Amino acid sequence: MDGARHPHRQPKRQLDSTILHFVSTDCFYASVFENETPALRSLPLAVQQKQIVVTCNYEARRRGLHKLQLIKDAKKTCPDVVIVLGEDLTRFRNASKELFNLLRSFSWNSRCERLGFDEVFMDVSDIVEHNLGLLNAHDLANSYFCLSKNDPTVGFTFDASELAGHTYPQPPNKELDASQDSLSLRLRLASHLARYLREQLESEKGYTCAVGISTNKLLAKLVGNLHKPNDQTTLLPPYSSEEDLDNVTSFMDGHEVGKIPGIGFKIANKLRAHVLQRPAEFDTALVYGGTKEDLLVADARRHPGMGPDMLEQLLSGPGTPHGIGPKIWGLLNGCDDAEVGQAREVPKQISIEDSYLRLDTLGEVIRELRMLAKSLLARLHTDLLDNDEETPAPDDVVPGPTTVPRRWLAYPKTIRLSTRPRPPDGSRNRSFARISRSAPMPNFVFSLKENKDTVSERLVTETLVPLFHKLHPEKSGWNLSLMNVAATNMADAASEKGGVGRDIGKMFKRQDDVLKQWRVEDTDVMEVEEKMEEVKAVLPAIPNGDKGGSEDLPTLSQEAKHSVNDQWESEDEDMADGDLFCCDQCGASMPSFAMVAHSRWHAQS
Ligand code: TTP
Ligand code: MG
Repeated sequence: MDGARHPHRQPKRQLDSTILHFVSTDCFYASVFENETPALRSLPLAVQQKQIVVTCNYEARRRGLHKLQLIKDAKKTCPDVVIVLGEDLTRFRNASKELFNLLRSFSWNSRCERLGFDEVFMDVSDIVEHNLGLLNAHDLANSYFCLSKNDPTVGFTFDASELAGHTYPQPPNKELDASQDSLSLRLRLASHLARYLREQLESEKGYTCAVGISTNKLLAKLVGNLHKPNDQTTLLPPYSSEEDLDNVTSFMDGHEVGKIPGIGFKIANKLRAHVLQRPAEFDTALVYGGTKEDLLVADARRHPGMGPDMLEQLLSGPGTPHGIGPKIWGLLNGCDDAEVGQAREVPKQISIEDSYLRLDTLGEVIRELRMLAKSLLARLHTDLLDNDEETPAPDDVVPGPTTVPRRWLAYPKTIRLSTRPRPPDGSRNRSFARISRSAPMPNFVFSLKENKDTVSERLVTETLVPLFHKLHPEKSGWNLSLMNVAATNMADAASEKGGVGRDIGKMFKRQDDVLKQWRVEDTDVMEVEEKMEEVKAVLPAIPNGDKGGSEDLPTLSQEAKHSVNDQWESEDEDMADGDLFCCDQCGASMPSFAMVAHSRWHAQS
């Protein structure tokens, strides 16, 4: 049975709302190094995190290297490979922001959303719609693409009789692209905008990327993969058809289910087990997410009885969101109603963490907290301070660039410390449960007069160590596999009444008034202060020095050691103040004090 021939089973595709681009930077981390040191471009270059090549440039790929390979294998395959360390993420984060900001500056509706470091979705419906109105159907070859709502002279000339870049499917000849229906024209306009934006990214910032053009995030992301690197692909209409397989269905059909964004590892395995009629026995044998058994979307879609109801039955259970069946059915059919998120000026929260093989003495904890506090403070300065000297606040008098005052764009109201204790029985079982405590972010953190080291030291002694004692009142007996320090509960300074945040001078005059209203009640303040004394007594005995903690086995996250989590677009709300936690192993939520017993239970069962 073919779903395409049974339109009642095919979810309705929204075609008129949005045109989206998905931009994925080529060999992102490697290009950041290449941009810093252009001589690297012609050499095989690999970026190392832990013992793994997280990415490599195309010269290295030509010589047989690939992403997520062990360093020692890479050296064997290509002995003259140049290896650079990519554990400090600062340069990548900064590059990512620059790329994002450039793209965002072209957006009219601010629907511009980062995914990870090197991917950006843009909803350009409004720009495209506007330009559709400007087209002269009798002279498409000499068209003008207007880039500014307010200034019709800002834009570029282009040939609207042709689509820019590649298409899916690849037409046998050019005539096939010449359709004049609204969807075809919109996608064609979007393809020219995409080409223009790619040229901008390359000429202004030195980065190349692959772009996908379609009507929703899912399709745009997937179709952009077809022509990499440094190219673009548009998913051509028809997007629906009563008789034949439409292009969306045939495009989706060729994908392995696990490759569909939104279908995670567990769901893909359940689908494979169900359709292939084999137990999902391979999940323990997986290496870095590679699968042994492939299930094409076409086979899943056509499987007898398959549809939203069957998927709901198959996939629903504890921890899965309501309506999982229709959602996954939609994805298999190329439907995705997720909107492109509105660009945020500041992240929702910033957190820094590190993992350890063994962390079980207060001395080591304090040393680690120092490192985390330093990194956190550096992140707050980079992400939340407006340092842009070219765009001073309107009230400021600017005799020279050095006198432009810096201002906070947002203030995190809360600081949170989380730890992940190992099961107390000393077993090697890994516990994923985190416990946390929060406190108001102290005002001195926002001072720009004090030296950063002094501020971070105060943060450790006056806030973090007392929080640590609240989490682990016992002097010893604990052993942590992770610590995370987060600045959360972000208050936007610009929206603060009276615009105080726009002027750092005024802010400090009114600092107490302003920050008072953000105070988060913490009933244990007394306890925190008592503990401070204890900490101060311990501190002088702890030498400054290299990191004492060791690390867990390599993880393949985008964030390396001292990983920073900038929540720019995540839906996760702060888990701060109620201190209610969700166990990552079974999904149960409970108050923090119950977590240790709960992880012990997991360790034993
Ligand atoms: P990708 O877009 O997967 O890789 P890439 O941009 O390097 O290469 P491609 O041209 O194939 O798109 O990931 C973006 C960056 O994220 C990458 O440069 C390095 C980093 N990264 C990790 O840190 N860990 C990982 O497991 C992967 C896959 C990537
Ligand atoms: Mg990439």
